[in-house]
Amino acid sequence: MTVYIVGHLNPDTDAVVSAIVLEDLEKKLDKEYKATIASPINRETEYVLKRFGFEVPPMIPAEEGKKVILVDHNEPTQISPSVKPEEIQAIYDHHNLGGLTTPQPLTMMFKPLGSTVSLLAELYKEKGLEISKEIGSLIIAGIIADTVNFTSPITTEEDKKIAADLNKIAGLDADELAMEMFKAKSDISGMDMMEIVGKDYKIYSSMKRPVSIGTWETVLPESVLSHKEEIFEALKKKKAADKVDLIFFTIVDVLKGEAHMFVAGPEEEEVIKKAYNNPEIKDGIAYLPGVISRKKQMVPPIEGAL
Ligand SMILES: [Mn+2]
Repeated sequence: MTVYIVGHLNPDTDAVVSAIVLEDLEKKLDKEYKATIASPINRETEYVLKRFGFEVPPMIPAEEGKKVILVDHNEPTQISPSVKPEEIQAIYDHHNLGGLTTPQPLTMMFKPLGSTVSLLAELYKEKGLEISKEIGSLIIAGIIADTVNFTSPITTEEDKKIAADLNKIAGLDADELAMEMFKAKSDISGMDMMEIVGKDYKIYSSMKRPVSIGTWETVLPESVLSHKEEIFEALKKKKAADKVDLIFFTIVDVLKGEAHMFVAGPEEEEVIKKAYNNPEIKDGIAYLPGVISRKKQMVPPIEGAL
């Protein structure tokens, strides 16, 4: 029976490549595993898969009673609606635990590393398995994506060592790859602001109040900041549609290492002021120097300020 591997909704590169890498690893152990996605991928991931010769994984099927492995997430609101808690066999993740309960026992591997693929790279080593050049390249891309080319505060020494070791086989120029990935991610042609707000967007159901935090990592912040009014409109719609109390959306300049956070309403303003110690707010946008990581620099301070 096929076991489906799937990352979170609104997948990022780490979520998608983790599924592909884990499929490769399990197949080396003669197991029937299939990498899938929970919703359409972003342009950075498209670029990475194409560059290293991988197909976009199919959507996870809705069939009942299937077996599923979650990668790169565990919070119920970030899991595909096609996955039922009783179908989950294992979780490989690098996030905090977010309130999932299951009727059955399961395998779990969690480590506070920069990416989920870092953890999978270590699993190859533990099991004494070889990593191919293609898979090694994918792992490096996943680490670069989640750690913003090793600049995010979530980056660990282990991530750097894993990438450096794999690069002996992959032979990549990491900075060149990172720049191409960031450029692909910054391409907004044909996208409206509703899509941009929702592309890298997570709902947090285990906080004191239901909150959502979207980010847009870019090398061209102006290309999005110049559509301010449409973004505020999109946030209003999304907040109502997702039934969250508070919505946050941040444009992250990955080159400067700073963020602009939209203040969607008076309650959000209160939280942002408390979370970031009265930051400069101009025309409804808070300026947050040094902030790039949602996991480390948005989720904890926002949760603490609720
Ligand atoms: Mn990740």
